[in-house]
Amino acid sequence: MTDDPRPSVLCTAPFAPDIMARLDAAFAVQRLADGLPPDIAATIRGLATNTLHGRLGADLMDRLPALEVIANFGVGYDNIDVTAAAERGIVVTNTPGVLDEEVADLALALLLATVRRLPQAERHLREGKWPQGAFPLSPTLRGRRIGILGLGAIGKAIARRLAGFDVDLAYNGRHRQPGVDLAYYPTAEALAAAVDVLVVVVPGGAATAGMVDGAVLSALGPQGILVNVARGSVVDEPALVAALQSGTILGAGLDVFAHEPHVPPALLALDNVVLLPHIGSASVATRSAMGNLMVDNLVSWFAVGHALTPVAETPQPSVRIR
Ligand code: 8YV
Repeated sequence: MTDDPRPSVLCTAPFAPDIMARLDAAFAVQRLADGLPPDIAATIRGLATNTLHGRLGADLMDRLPALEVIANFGVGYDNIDVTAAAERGIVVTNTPGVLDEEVADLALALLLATVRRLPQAERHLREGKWPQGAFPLSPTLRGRRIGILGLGAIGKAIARRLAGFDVDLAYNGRHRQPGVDLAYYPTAEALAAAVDVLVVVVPGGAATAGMVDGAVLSALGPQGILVNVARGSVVDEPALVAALQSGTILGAGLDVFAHEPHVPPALLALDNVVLLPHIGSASVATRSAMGNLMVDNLVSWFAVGHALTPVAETPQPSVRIR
């Protein structure tokens, strides 16, 4: 047991030193890596976690009977069983609004890198091949129609940027959005058939698992480029590998993978892909803003019983009930 009167908060893995310092200053911090004896588990009232720390399900929640709030470092929270949290009256928070522009920047960079084959061109230079011959001509973004799969905050930030690129835009989402002046297609496959670039920005989770499957890739077609900055789970990865190998689509720019940090060797072996290690939000400034919002949520919850950015599935009580 601990005599510390401050709320006990469990970290599922370490965060950056400045974020850990804020957590340590405000809470009695426990680390999952140190093990979780039942007497400590019984004291835990808050949890700080990260998409990349693995799945957080009912089993862990049941080992933490005093748990009130789970603060996620990341806007996506498909790592957390929010149904189990809601059933237990646990509020889950995420980090919306602080990373949209950063991820949109990365999506544009990845799109251009993929179409114009920038990493391949740089390898040509670094490997000393330029004196032997110019780098082969690349495909172009000119004349392309771009489909955004998931027009949320990040999708809209991507659309705003693409408006300056003189390309046609279209989107798919659960519903046509009022006030959005882009062509709407009711399914991922219909969108893919209408465009030759598909940018994936839907949230991960059961509703979108495998949404970009072999049929969607076939619809995208032989000039098609897939860009995924969302979750690896949204794309049927073996079907994508097959489509890239067979020329069913032209290429892919991927920042996310089905089993991170592991990337299928078949993808690594391909020349028509640009592969990044899930760095969409990974600038010093944006990761700091995400970490601070995660801590702010915990601080606010324990100070005034109100989290700043709870997710829709776990609405918080208007008056604190515990
Ligand atoms: C992070 C993300 O890489 O916000 C998200 O949903 O995927 C990224 O910003 C993730 O939170 C793990 O650090």
